[in-house]
Amino acid sequence: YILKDSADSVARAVHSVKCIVENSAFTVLVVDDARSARSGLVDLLTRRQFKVFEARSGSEALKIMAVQPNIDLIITDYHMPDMDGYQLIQRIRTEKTSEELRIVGVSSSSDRRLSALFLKAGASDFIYRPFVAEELQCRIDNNIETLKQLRRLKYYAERDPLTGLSNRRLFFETGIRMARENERANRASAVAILDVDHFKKVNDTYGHEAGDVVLKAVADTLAEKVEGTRHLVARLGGEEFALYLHDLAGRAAFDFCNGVREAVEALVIEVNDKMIHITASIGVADVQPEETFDNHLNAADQFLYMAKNGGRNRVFC
Ligand code: GH3
Ligand code: MG
Ligand code: MG
Ligand code: MG
Repeated sequence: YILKDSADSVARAVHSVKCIVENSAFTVLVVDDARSARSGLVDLLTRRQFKVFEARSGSEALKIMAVQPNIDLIITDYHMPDMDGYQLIQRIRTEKTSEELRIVGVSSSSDRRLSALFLKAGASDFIYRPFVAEELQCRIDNNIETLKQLRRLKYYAERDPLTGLSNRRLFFETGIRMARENERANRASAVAILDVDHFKKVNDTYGHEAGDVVLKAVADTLAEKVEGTRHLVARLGGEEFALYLHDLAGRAAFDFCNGVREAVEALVIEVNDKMIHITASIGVADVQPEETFDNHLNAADQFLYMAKNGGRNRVFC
């Protein structure tokens, strides 16, 4: 028994150390006008290795958030001058969902309806003072755990599992936002679709698994080509990939895509001692203001069709 107990406690200690190490990746903002209340919370959080910011009021909290966009958790008091905790949460929730940011309300108010009020306004949790430190700790841990899980789900919902690239969903979401931003800035951009030539033959000759390796190699090549730029790359499905060229159009977009085409052509993919060579065709269309993102892709797809008809291994725009 003694042995088992000590093994358990070692396991627990290891687990808690692991949690604390992971905590350093999370940022917490403590909002309270009372200095002692604030420093109590800050101490507790710093001991658990969180990165911590402090604000003395709601408006100060908003100012900090404006320059620190990566805050994961806010612990806010209710009674504060200028803006109370309830108003602060309402303000924050117009911009940040509970999937992006967790909020825990804390108050020494005797009004028992306060927790419901906070939760309705978008708080993720609420605790009355005086509280037992361990309870607050548990609630913080639960909220961080929820945040991690939500982020993991979001990550996998937006990723192509084979290549690790963005999937169609994330490509559209980010692309639409970026196209709007470019339109406002009067910046020309372009959309491209790349399709591997005769890919069915790769599968037929070398097997489906080798086909998968080829797709990963193409994905890596595309990722390398956009590295350090704001261009987007995604796997649309099958052997089709898409690019959104953030600040390139016309001749410059064509040249960029031709570079991509050459890089794909230069690939030597070794699978089971076989050297596989492939080529790809690309259609590129300049983004037309007022058109939908769907239409940009359709235009690129039509150019891709022409590139295929024109003999493959070429860029058409
Ligand atoms: P084209 O030059 O006209 O594009 O010819 P193609 O053979 O590349 O085009 P086709 O659309 O006829 O074939 C695409 C093939 O891609 C068929 C499908 O089995 C294969 N494919 C789609 N998704 C995957 C995948 O995830 N892995 C593998 N290995 N093959 C895939
Ligand atoms: Mg107060
Ligand atoms: Mg295809
Ligand atoms: Mg193809």
